[in-house]
Amino acid sequence: MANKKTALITGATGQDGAYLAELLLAKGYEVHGIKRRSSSFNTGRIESIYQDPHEEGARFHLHYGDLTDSTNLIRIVQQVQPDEIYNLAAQSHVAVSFETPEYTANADGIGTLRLLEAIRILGMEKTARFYQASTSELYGLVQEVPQRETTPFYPRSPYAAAKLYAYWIVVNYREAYGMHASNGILFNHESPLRGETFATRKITRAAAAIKLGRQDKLYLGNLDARRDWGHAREYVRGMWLMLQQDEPDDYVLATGETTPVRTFVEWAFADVGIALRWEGEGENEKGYCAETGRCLIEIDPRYFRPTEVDLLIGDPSKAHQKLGWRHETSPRDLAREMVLADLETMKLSPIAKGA
Ligand code: NDP
Ligand code: GDR
Repeated sequence: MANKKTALITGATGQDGAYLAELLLAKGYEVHGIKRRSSSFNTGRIESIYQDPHEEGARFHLHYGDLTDSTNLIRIVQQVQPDEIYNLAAQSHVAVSFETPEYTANADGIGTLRLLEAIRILGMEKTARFYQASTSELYGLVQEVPQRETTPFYPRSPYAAAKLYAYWIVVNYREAYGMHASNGILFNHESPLRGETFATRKITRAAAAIKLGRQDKLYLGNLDARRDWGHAREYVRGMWLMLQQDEPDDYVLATGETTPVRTFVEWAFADVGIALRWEGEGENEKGYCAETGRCLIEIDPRYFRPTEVDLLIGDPSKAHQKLGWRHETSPRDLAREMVLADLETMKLSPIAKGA
């Protein structure tokens, strides 16, 4: 292929990295991913697209690297000479960022700067296009709904504060050095590949496990927070579209629909045939119980965050108009897809076979 493009993805082993790599490979790209060293395999999500580097014509390559190490970022960017760089790597768990605030700032905030500087040091600021994984967490404490590109930011976690730095350093490098650098301000997006400790996946896995008799109870935190949940596969297409535009810019990707965590719980359990009822109040609160009288979900204060983001609902009109991007999967269908996928996976796992 004569004009084959080369892309570099940081965070290639994550949810979005896996879907994006798949999309770019399908488009004929040469795809390079950065994965960090781990004591156990962390490439489960990209197993289906893995290509043996010894095979002739392999178009998917993995490099060891870390956003906290500028030497290796410079070396990889120099070696790969990417046309497009997608910076998806991050300590992406909001609750964990309260436990590891300095690391989160280093990886999510300064890590973005390191990558931008690598591009500049190598003189590639006019040739390499840059996508930054910015987030609806930037909006934090509600200033305006629905949230759009012009809504003021008010971060509510070390994660969001680190991402705020990353957002602005991307804007600054765009303005200062004429880089084609864009922020995708993505609202929550989920899938069967979602990390197991994020709310949606924790809920869908538990619904499947409880249905199969593998788990007794699920402990959750704040059920009243509302999120705008879309499908990750559709959102990575939006990332790609941003880098195909003549001019760089910042875009919100969202569904425009908001759902309380509580409703997502009810959907997921309904999808495995368990109707839930909230029982008890105050000191006598029991949580969510099934018709059998068995209580399956309890609130555990350890999952509450010191500061919460109560309401997210995005306005994706700019992405509709300028990118022609639209979400397809509703939050309701997303919940069903995730819970059915977890059910299938668990049925096939060794414990199920032996049970
Ligand atoms: P994941 O947590 O699934 O993936 C994060 C990726 O970053 C993983 O590949 C992880 O490696 C890697 N990583 C973590 N720390 C480092 C580091 N120091 N150096 C190199 N790699 C690192 O996140 P998502 O795929 O869901 O999200 C992708 C990006 O988009 C993140 O930046 C996230 O903050 C942001 N975002 C996500 C949204 C969402 O709803 N999913 C919404 C808005 C923004 P490993 O696999 O080894 O853990
Ligand atoms: P979020 O996602 O913080 O929105 O960040 P998460 O799924 O962790 O939380 C969503 C909401 O659910 C509430 N919640 C719980 N959350 C978790 N993880 N575990 C629980 O047990 C639980 N109980 C209730 C939370 O308090 C919160 O209100 C995600 C990440 O992908 C970020 O990287 C990304 O930037 C944003 O989405 C947009």
